[in-house]
Amino acid sequence: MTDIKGCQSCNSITGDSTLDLLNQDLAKQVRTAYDRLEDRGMSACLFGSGGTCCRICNMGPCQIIDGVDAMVGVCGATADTVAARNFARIVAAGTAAHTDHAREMVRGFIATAKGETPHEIKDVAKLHKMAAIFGIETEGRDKNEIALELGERALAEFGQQEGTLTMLKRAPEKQQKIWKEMGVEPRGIDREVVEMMHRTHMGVDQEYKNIMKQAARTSLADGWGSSMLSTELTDIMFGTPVPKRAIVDLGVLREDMVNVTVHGHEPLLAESLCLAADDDEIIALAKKVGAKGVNLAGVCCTGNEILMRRGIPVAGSFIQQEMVLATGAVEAMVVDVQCIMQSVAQVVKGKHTDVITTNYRAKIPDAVHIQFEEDAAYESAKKILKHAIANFKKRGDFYIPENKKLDVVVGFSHETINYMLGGRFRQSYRPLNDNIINGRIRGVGALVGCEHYKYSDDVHFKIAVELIKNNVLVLATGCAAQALGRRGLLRPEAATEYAGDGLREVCETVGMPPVLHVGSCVDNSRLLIALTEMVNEGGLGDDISQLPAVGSAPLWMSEKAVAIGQYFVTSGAHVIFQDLPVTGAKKFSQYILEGLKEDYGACWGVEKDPIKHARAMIAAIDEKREALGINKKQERVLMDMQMRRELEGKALPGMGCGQGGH
Ligand code: SF4
Ligand code: MSK
Repeated sequence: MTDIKGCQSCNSITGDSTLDLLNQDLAKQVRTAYDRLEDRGMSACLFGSGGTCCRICNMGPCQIIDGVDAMVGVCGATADTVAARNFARIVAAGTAAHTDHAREMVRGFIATAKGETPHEIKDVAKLHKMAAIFGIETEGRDKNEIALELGERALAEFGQQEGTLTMLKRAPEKQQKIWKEMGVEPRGIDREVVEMMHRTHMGVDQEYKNIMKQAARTSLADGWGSSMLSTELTDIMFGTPVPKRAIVDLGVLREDMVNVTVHGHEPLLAESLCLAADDDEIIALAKKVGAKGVNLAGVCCTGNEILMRRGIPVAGSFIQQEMVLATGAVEAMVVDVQCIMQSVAQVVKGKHTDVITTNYRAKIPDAVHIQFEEDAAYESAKKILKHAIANFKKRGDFYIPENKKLDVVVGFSHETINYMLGGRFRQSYRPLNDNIINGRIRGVGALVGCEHYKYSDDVHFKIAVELIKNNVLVLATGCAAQALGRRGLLRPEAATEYAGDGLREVCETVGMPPVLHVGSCVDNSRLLIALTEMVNEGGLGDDISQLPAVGSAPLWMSEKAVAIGQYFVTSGAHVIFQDLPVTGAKKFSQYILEGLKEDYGACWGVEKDPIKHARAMIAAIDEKREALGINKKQERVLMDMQMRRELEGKALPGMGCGQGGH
């Protein structure tokens, strides 16, 4: 067994609390992904990391060397074909993950509309907005009746075979035109995933550009289809997030309470647990075993979901999931789907903790399974909590780091950004666009996606600081957002500490952090709407590809991140990752890294070094500013109300920040 302090991780493990925990004897006994990475002791396979290992038929596996005639596949497949197929399959798998998550949310939404869950339709304004997009009559109808029709229409989008997805029409008109011309408008969500898998089967699509066309279509079925449906219907059901203070830290575990961590992605389970934790019977049972109650804490993106909507603290992100258990203070880690390492069930061996799987789709050897029944959600949640409570008295040695509990401000839906920047009486993206035009804000950088054990955990922090120092407003989601929270960038004070003059002025005026936590990985669809709002507001071009905005997942791990990256690229936003499995195929990688720009106005980029990564993002923003003719410092013009009325609807160069009605 490796002493974790002796491995490469000691320089890169995240946050003071984790370091504090790692110095404790009980944590030294735990084998983590860092240890396993070190134990494996071998570098990644060059064919795998270059995208040119093919194992889609049993004549292989074939390792292809680009340009070497003798090293094509047994079937004759070239490096470009194989790398494109592999890449497209990653997009399909990521889309499938978001889609299966979204389908469950839509089914839960329908059950809620029928009164079959403990939840209710909370955001009626958003319900009506979505109903309008789907052409559903709202006049004189009960909210549950509207919700039921919306849910059924949404569910039909998954299995739809012809036509186009309804929410594509939310995109800027020019984007829609590009997709139509390219022939990549998704017809139905499931259909695109299935067709992608078919076309990458042995002996089907063998032309890398054509393969990527279907990958683009599949990615749109994710971003503007399943992910967007999931986010919007989840908001309607559980409430659209609004800014709130919360804590992201291992130290949120409580000595005097039954600690239950919720790990995974689908908020139906977590929301039900939140309700059940306040149930009188549950509180009484907890007291009976000597605890004050049940303390729920999030891990990974389920953490983001309940953090955004309820302010429930996050104990840890993806790379901390084993550390959360290493505390010995968790009675149960309740998991559903995605990003749960098989090792968690091993970490708890010999401890009182149970890993509880709750979904028939995701079982783990050595875990306890308690099926979460959606049609008996409250009772299922109580059953899970009762199991956790029974473990409390068995708690042995434990250690909860106490040295640092960092406050964060979270809950920036695209509606909130509208409200914060536009003001109570005139919600609008106008002030954001104006501040971009006048140069106070250089542009928008999205830092999204996962964390990765191979790299130092301060990569997100370094990139974000470089961006905000250069007046780039950062929007963050997923585990990246949690990493930035742990490093203190989700506090309004971070603007004063790190931001450049222009961004600092805007943040201080509005009282917002320079890095806005926008949600879970499925919530990247919020960013698509935010970008669309910026286009629609005017003054920054007429499609997403003209905006000074760029995306990045600098520590991507999951296939979902590639699906997200691809839907941003297909939607016109340049995206940079730390690496992509395309380097073994010259023409294909050139297409991904340059050629896609001709088709969609945006392409992929790769850069490992965090500072160079940030500078590449800034360069992409500056290129757009240059093309828009706004890349020069403009004089600040303070507007009075008369001037503002006259210029209403036009770009307002030099407008002072915070003049949007605060
Ligand atoms: Fe090899 Fe072709 Fe089969 Fe792939 S499809 S494993 S390249 S023979
Ligand atoms: S959980 S997909 S590690 S963001 Fe969404 Fe985190 Fe990436 Fe999983």
